[in-house]
Amino acid sequence: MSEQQASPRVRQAMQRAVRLASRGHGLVEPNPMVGCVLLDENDRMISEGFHTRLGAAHAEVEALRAAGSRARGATAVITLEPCNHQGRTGPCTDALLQAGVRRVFYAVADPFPRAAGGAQRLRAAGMEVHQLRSSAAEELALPFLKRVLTRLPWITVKWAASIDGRIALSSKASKWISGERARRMVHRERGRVDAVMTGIGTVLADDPRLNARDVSIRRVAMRVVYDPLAHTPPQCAMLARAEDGRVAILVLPAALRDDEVAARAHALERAGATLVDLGTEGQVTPACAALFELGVSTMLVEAGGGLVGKLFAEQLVDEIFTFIGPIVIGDANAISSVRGLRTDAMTDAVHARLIAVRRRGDDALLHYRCTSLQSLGLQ
Ligand code: AOF
Ligand code: ZN
Repeated sequence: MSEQQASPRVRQAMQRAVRLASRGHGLVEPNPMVGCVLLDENDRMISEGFHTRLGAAHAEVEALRAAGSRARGATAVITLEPCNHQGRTGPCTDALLQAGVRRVFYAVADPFPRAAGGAQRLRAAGMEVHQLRSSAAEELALPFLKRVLTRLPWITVKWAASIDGRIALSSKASKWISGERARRMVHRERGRVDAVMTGIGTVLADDPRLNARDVSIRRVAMRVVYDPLAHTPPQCAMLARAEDGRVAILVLPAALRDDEVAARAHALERAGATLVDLGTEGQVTPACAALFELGVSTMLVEAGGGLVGKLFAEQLVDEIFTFIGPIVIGDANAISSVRGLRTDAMTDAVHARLIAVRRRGDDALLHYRCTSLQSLGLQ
């Protein structure tokens, strides 16, 4: 019944609210990115607002503030159901009622137990409330929904491949498959996530710093190394610069019973690293759960095919950014972006959906997502 009530202007306002909300990327997490547009009785825009950073006013409050007394009788178009709780800020349900807002359209129901129930509360108070589904708003909310429902970070895997899908020559040489603009985009992303993860192979081969360089930094990412047997050199570039962010080493708990492994692990701790346990079989999921509890809400993975394959096998990959550089390698021994999956039938393959295709210099950027409302059990 409710979707018919939304005029084209209301639908446009929802698109606008999504675009506004996305400005909060890297600033609001673990909170959701949220946008709000207020419309008058003719569905013309009065004001807009979005959640600008963690702990700051919610989107609804920003839009109400900008509208002042014009909010009376207005329609609020919001990407997420208004919160119904006293958290870092007061309940948006109260703010909307006090301002005299007449109607609310929200796109995504809030599953966060403490904040949920806003729509019901507003209806009980006599307001007209509609859910107006929007695929853009659902994509916007997915990282937040995943975190609330699974208590795991939102995981983005990135790789640069040749046209024929290889990330390096058989000699492992990979400089450079993607161009300068694509590499810059990766640094921008590093400055917006809570963690950047790689594998021990990459650490030993490249000694990377894994920090964000020459871009504006919205948050300083922890550097995470999948390193079951603690082979990371304590004098590596990552541990040499504490100001670049914390370093976590994911180790196999059983391996620490070996004196040599334990000695290497302790040397890493003395060099400033935090040790985090993998599962007993080396699974990454328990380590991701532990990282989430340490405050990691988003993680970018820049690793070889082995670790990436492991993450796929454990269904940990939410999103893929792949850059396709304009070269063909054409050698069966050249290195693939993902290894180790068993795909006997097409149905065993990982199925992703294409979100965006962009051009960055001579590279194509393909953005895919694996996680959906459906995979989270929300529809
Ligand atoms: C936001 N921004 O614009 C809306 C949110 O800790 P708090 O008080 O900021 O509350 C966070 C919760 O409020 C969040 O998990 C979500 O359930 C709800 N709505 N949050 O950060 C917003 N509208
Ligand atoms: Zn709120």
